[in-house]
Amino acid sequence: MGIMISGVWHDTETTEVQKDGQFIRKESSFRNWITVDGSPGPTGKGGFRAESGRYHLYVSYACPWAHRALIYRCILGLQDAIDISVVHPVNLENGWEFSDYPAATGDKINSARYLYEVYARADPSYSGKVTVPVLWDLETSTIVNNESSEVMRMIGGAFRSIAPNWIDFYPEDLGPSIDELNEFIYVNINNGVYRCGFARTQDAYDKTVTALFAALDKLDDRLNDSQYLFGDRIVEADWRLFTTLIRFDPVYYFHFKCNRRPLRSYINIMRYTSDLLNYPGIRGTIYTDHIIDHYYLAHRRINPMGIIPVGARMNLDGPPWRKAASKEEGAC
Ligand SMILES: N[C@@H](CCC(=O)N[C@@H](CS)C(=O)NCC(=O)O)C(=O)O
Repeated sequence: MGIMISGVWHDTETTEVQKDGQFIRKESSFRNWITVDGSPGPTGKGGFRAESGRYHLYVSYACPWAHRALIYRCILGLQDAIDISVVHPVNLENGWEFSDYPAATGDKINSARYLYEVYARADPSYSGKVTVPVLWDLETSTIVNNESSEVMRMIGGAFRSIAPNWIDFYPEDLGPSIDELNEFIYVNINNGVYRCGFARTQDAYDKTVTALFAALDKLDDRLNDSQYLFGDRIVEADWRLFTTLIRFDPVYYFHFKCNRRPLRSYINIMRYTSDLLNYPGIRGTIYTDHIIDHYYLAHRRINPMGIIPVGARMNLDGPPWRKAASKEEGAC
């Protein structure tokens, strides 16, 4: 894993660690929005009108942030409107690359070998991380946005008249409450697991892991009398949480030391996770081999020998994950 400096790839570690050993994630760089009429969105510039066939998603099936975008594309029925290129799951000295691996696709748009070439094409003097997901505009040959929370919100909003199965996952009346819960879940859970795994001091780890499990305890209580986070209606916050939950026992529990208890010991969270897993099309977005190989083989600083713990595969083979591996619903 490296970074780009003035348009050139460098195989050096990112500087996302603070003095006290805390991992602080850097902000994403491309922040334009696709809108219904091409007017500017909340950030960035305008000119990106929602159109079928105009945009392309670069994803990794391993990545929980890219998975958010894939879920929206799949359940809103946008497979024909927004095509995808899928990277090899193990990003090493060249970062994400397009090479052979089951279900990886190669770069269908820019014929790049490495994802950093796509960033350089969008901005020849780009400095920063090279991350997935990337939402690419074929018309202007640039990156519209590489921040998953915004990509999912713009897909869910701007494509409403294009998506055959459009559902409103961000209903206006719940907007502020969804935003508030998203923030709590992002800090303590979505990014909390990474902060546990990438902590460089005992103290930083202790604080983060305590907050992570306090947050899971709280959500388990909330889900005791609520099917989803906001009652019986699935909203954006549920999908944002889901992509972390399905990676928890196979990966975060071992690899990121999030092991006060396994997720499967939370009765309500488990029931909730399987309800979301059973949503039509969702199993087809989960590629367990990409997930396992990415975390255990690419994160060499925290797992230098690339050893996959035996329990990781057992967790993916056991219920409710078993059916996920079979992809019986086909590609999505
Ligand atoms: N804030 C970004 C984070 C994306 C991100 O960090 N993706 C990871 C994969 S899970 C990545 O591409 N990492 C490569 C790197 O950091 O060099 C988002 O939500 O889209």
